[in-house]
Amino acid sequence: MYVTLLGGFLGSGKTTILVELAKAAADAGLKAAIIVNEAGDVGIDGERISVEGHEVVEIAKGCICCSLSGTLRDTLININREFQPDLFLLEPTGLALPHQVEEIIRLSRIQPDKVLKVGVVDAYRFDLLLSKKRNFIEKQLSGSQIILINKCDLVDASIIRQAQENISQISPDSDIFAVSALTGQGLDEVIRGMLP
Ligand SMILES: Nc1nc2c(ncn2[C@@H]2O[C@H](COP(=O)(O)OP(=O)(O)OP(=O)(O)O)[C@@H](O)[C@H]2O)c(=O)[nH]1
Ligand SMILES: [Mg+2]
Repeated sequence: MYVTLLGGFLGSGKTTILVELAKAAADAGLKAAIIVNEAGDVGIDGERISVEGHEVVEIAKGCICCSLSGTLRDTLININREFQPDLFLLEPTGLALPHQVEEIIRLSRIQPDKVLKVGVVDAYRFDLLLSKKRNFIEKQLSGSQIILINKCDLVDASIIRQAQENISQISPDSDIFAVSALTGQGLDEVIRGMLP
C-alpha cells in the first residue's frame, strides 16, 4: 500500500489534483482511500468517488497535523483495517508541514510500502509567496519526491522557468513538473508514475 501526501500552500490546487489521482487509481483498478480536511473551495465529490469504489473521509475543520492528529492516526488505522486500500490519498491543510504528517503516519503503524510526498505550487502566486514566506515554503516543499508547478495555464513560460529554478534550489532532489490540473496539461504522465 502507498500513501501519497499532497502538500502545498492554501489554494495551490491540491484537491483538484487529488481528484484526478483518485480517478486514475479507479481506472487502474486500485482501491484508494481519500482523506482530506474540509477547508478549501474545491470539495471532494464524495458520492461520485465512493461510487467508483473509493472511501472518502473528510476530517472536519482544523489542521490534521496538530489538533486533530489523533483523529488522522485513528482514521488511517480504521480505514486500513476495514478497507485495506492500495493507496491512501492524503491532503492535509495548506498550512501543514509534510514531515509532521509523516510522523502521524509512522505512529499509525499502517506500514506503507511507500510514502510519496508531492508538493503543489501555484505558478501564478509562487514568486510573491516566496518573497513573503520563504522559510515556510522551503520547509513545506523540501523533501518532496515530486513537486508540481500547477496552474501553468495562467502564466507564460518565463514564469514557469523562474519557478523551476527557485524550486530546484529549495529542493534539489525533487522531480519538478509543470502542469495544469484545470486543463490536464502535463498531468497524466505524472499521475501514472505516482500509482502503485
Ligand atoms: N487556472 C487554474 N486554476 C486551478 C488549477 N488547479 C486548481 N485551480 C483552481 O484553484 C482553486 C484552488 O484549488 P484547490 O484544488 O481547492 O486547491 P487546494 O490546494 O486544495 O486549496 P486548499 O485546500 O484551500 O488549500 C480552485 O478554484 C481551482 O479550481 C489550474 O491548474 N489552473
Ligand atoms: Mg483542498
